[in-house]
Amino acid sequence: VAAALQGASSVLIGTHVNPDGDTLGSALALLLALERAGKRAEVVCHDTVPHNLRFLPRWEDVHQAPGVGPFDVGVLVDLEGLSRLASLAPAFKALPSLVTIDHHIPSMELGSVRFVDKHAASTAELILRVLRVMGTPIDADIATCALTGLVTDTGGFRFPNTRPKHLVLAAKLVRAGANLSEIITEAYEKRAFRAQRVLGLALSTLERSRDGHVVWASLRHTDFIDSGATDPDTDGIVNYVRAVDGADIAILFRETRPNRVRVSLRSHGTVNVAEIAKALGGGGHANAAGCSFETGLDDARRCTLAEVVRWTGFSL
Ligand SMILES: [Mn+2]
Repeated sequence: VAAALQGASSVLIGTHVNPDGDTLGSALALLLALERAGKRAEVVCHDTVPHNLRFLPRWEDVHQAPGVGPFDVGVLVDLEGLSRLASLAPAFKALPSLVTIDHHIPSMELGSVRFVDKHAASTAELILRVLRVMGTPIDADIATCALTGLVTDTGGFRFPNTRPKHLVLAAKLVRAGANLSEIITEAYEKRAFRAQRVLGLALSTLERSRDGHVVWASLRHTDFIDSGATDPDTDGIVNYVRAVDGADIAILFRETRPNRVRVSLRSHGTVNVAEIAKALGGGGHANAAGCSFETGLDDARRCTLAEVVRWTGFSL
């Protein structure tokens, strides 16, 4: 991967829809490193940068469409399939070579050159390993971007994917100039007013299975209209659902528009929601996955809960 990047003169960096701190932090760290190596680079994302990540160095330079090419190499960070690029997929398919840096298992279509480590907690860690091979010095801005990826994909070092090596890495990034307290405050404690309102609407719908193992919340399309929220504002709501005592599986259903429902699944411990999401045409990690439906909310919920019962034996 480092050789492919060093051999390029212009690089287009792709991030996933509904971007999180890892995809954007990884992409911006790479952008800064490539520019410092005298290359032209650009970061694109189908969606705009969420409110709580507008502290990342160079976030204003995340564009919704590629600028003037040509680009020699496309780099896909933190996304396991071209579909996760949404409207940007054709631009990347047209590039002469694609590089994938990821901690999800990618689909077969992705990239001639890949650096994939499913044991990494974040893509940001993998970016840092590439930068080390490239000999890029880690300055405060790169450290801030990388630490944001690591912090957000470990839930602020609270998820079980947090290992001693991540705390050691975080210490190195803080020493390089990243401000951990500021990153956590910005990422978790600066929610837009409309995001807090839609959180309240979601939590007012909480339901659970008779055995208490499955807890879910639902947002109707009208909730988005009433609160003024858009789908990125629902980020993190599923973690409040998962916080219910006794919940092994937490689900958030969002009817983002009529007959379009996005589903986030989270689990504790050994319950593997990636299998459930995959059976429903989606994907993800064992403890965090998602899928979507081109149906109404009630059908999507019925279908998902039936699949949960089938995989887990929990009783609704
Ligand atoms: Mn990630």
